[in-house]
Amino acid sequence: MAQKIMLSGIQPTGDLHIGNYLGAIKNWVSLLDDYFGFFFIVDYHAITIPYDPKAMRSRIHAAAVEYLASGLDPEKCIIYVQSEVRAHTELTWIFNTVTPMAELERMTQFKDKSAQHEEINVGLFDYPVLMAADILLYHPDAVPVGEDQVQHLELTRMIVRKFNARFGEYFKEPRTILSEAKRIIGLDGERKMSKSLNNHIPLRATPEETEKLLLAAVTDVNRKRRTDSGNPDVCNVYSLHKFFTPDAEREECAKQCRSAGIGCVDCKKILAKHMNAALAPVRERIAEYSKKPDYISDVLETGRKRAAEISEKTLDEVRSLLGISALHRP
Ligand code: AQP
Repeated sequence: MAQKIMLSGIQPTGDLHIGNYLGAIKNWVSLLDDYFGFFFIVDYHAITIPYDPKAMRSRIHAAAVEYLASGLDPEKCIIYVQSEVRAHTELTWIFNTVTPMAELERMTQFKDKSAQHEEINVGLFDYPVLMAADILLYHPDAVPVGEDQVQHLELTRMIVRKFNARFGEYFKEPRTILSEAKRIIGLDGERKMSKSLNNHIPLRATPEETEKLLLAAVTDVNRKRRTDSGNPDVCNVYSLHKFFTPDAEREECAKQCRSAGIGCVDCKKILAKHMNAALAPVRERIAEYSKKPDYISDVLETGRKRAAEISEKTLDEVRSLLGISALHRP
């Protein structure tokens, strides 16, 4: 039986953070035992919001370093840059013609991002259609993502149904795989941890920076003084403990928090210790891969070639189904 395929990506809009790591990449790495992976750096999506063109190239490179350092093995997956594979934007145009406007208007990420920026461009509105093209070009079985992308994947499946109904059964509906950490809340204790909201802990932060960021994180807002008892069930710092701190120590933190035995600073220092220990190997590999720009370029070029080959074949078949392929002139 042919190996199952999964596909996913992250925008190079800033340093990847522990939300991207726990919610996406860590899951991708564990799924590589069962799936062959297509992982790309989603730069065409990243340009739908204001960005610095001078910084983009190094951000793309940094994202590739972070992918590899997080454990993506180029023997078990391909890694490439979205904009280097032309078929993504071409299939987007075709999908635009089967996607109802009303469906895009419902997208909550579009509404959230529109609220964050003054000028809203068509690219931001069309983002989920580009995402559908990114995915369907490679006929994946599954797409592992965080919770914020679930609605976009529903739209991808809707595009499959619309396309197939009009042009014949061709695409298959990929399933969504959610990680255990499907929505990591940011250090503000309110919103999703995001590169652009400045509420994140970068994967590549030093141990000292990590501790400093955690010390400023919002905890149980009702715990005003060190002597007040706290409620770990409503504390975002405690929810992060669940991904890093051994069970017994974490439960002891909760107990001591409820009885005001420890303060938030103590609790955060314990979390920082375990988070730094867990991320140390990734950070060491980030430092190593950062010294090997030629190797990173080779990995991306190998990925580009393979992705181009597969995606061009899909595009040829799609154009033929649409009746516009030059190869099928009457
Ligand atoms: N906080 C999060 N918790 C769980 N999963 C998350 N993901 C992102 N943030 C969290 C998952 O990471 C993958 C890549 O996301 P992305 O960078 O392409 O887009 P995003 O979701 O918009 O990420 P950011 O950090 O919030 O970026 P900006 O600030 O640029 O918009 C996806 O699988 C996502 O679910």
